[in-house]
Amino acid sequence: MADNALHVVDPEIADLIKAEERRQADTVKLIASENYVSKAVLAATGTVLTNKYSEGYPGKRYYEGQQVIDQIETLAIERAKAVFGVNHANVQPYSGSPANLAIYLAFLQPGETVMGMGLPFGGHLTHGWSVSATGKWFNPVRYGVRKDTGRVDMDEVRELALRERPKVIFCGGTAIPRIIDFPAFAEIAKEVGAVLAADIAHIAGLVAGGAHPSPVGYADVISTTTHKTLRGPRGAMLMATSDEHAAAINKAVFPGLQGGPHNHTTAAIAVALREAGTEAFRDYARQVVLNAKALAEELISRGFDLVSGGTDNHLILMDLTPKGVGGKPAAQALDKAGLETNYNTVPFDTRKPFDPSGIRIGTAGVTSRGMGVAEMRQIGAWIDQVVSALAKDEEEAKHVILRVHGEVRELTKHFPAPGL
Ligand code: DSN
Repeated sequence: MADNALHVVDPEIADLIKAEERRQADTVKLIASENYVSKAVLAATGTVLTNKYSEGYPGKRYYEGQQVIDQIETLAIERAKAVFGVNHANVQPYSGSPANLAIYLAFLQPGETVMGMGLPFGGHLTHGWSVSATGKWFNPVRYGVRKDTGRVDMDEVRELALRERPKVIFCGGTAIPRIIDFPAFAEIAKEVGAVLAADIAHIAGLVAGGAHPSPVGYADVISTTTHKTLRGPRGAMLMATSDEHAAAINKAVFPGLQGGPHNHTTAAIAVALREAGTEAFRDYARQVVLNAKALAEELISRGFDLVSGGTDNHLILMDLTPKGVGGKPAAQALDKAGLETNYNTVPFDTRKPFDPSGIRIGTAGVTSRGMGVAEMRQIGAWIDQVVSALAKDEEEAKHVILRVHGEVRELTKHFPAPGL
């Protein structure tokens, strides 16, 4: 019915949405921060809830007519608390960056020191990177990874924290293939009197499904998007254990940074959290990691240089320098072959962010389609074939891309994506 209305009112947009649906069905999504939501999550997103303003929180709103919305937001909050084992959850942040900004507003004054992982090492823009407001309006200090291991050196983090005395320490990021050592970060934060913020946007689904250690009991505040491994709509949440931290966060989100929450998103987050609380989701989270490990093994056996030598989670970061190809042309060639990735800086990258040395891949999407270890081996072989051909000769690469594209389309037919 709704689909029909769209076709009548705006066939141009309706056709483009159909085209995107076909594109998503026919490609192998290897973008580490993306996933496919279920039909139930999609259904909640496209509803009349988008018509309603609800500034405030359940039971304390600035607009009337909240009889239903209060129930929806309360359900989302209760489910977040149950899935992650926290005492408080705020489900209103519009996305990951606004969620992280709320942490600044809650715990820092402009000019004060924040410590986070540098962007080229796997951190996020909002962890104090120079081009972000967080790097301009606060005093950022940054840790990285060791050159020899590709992993965070906790002694270095401790030394930096003792020297710089940050008020907030961020752990987590966007291109970290290894387990985040929450207990070690918590010890350092305690030693220097900092608030520890765990940004688990990438791994939230793994944490919910028991496939990655939880920051609960270690981090003072937990920030996450809801649309990556957690497989919900585009949105975010902030969680805390203590009443004091939760009160500061709530005040920062509204009225500090945002107006009315996006109620259709809140409902879809509630649905995703219901799904994330099931045994099937635990199996999914485990399989995401098994798939990433299998894909990493396949790539290593084919001579690829993986940052940190492998993965513990859903994500693989590869330095293509030894293959003689830049990350950007490789990602573009892979996309033409139906393998969707993103080019990415690697630690100690000598190239520019818009033309870096690496590509980042992840297994959240392909695992949602039911693919397993055998398919990961096949995908690893395709990546190798495309990248190796590209390194050799552009003409040969065109033929390889065409062949792989055909094979990818054949494979995707057997693994329908949820929601499509
Ligand atoms: N853009 C997200 C990612 O791709 O990891 C982070 O904000």
